[in-house]
Amino acid sequence: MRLMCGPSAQFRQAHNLGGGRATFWLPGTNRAFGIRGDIHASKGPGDRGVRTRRGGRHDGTDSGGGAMSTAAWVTTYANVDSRGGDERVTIRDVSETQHEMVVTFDDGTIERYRFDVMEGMAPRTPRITDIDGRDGEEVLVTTSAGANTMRFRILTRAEGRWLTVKGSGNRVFDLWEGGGMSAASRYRCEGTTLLTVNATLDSNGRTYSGKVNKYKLNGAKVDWFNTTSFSGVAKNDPVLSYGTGSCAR
Ligand SMILES: [Ca+2]
Repeated sequence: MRLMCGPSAQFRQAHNLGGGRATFWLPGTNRAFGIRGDIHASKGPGDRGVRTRRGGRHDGTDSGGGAMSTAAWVTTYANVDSRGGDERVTIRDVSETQHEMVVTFDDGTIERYRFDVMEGMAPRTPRITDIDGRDGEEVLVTTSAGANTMRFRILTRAEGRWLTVKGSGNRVFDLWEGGGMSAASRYRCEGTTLLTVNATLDSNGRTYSGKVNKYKLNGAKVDWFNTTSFSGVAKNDPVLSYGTGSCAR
């Protein structure tokens, strides 16, 4: 994918971007992201490929090998209220450990939701989903991104507020994706059922065994209703497929 940077006057205006900031968009998509500070290197395609010195926070202290690869914000568009046109959904960094989702509606109304993230993580494009099949989307925001595993929080909108989806014991219900070689974590949707898959590599080093949990999303709560086990499945077995698109709006 080719990375474009340039005038993008619409985004610059929309985000009130002044000097010292740059805006990029991804051709053929509705995604854009921005960076702050002075760009001193670019390693090419991809929306995490820009290295920047963060103006204001690390100015002059992170040059050379300490330079951070970071996007200060990412944007996508989605009809989160199922009315009218698409809303602009932006994730921006507030601090090293906190991001904020900013949803801008047609009428200029803005809704915000702040959440804690793994320290130093760059904002990731949110995943727009429809898990419960009802009006309005759920938004998955990334709260950590390790070498091979990502963690997501599910946000749902109710009466103009964004709520964190919780599970049993009123605990935040995270979704995981990845796992590398030794483990496999997935999520997907079958109709209005949310499935999570957690498996570990068997001692033979080739196959995986684990569990599939099934849930229903009711408002801002997921209710578990079923667990099944599997064992000795190959890495390319359908049970271990990502299938995240099945939850997409
Ligand atoms: Ca709308």
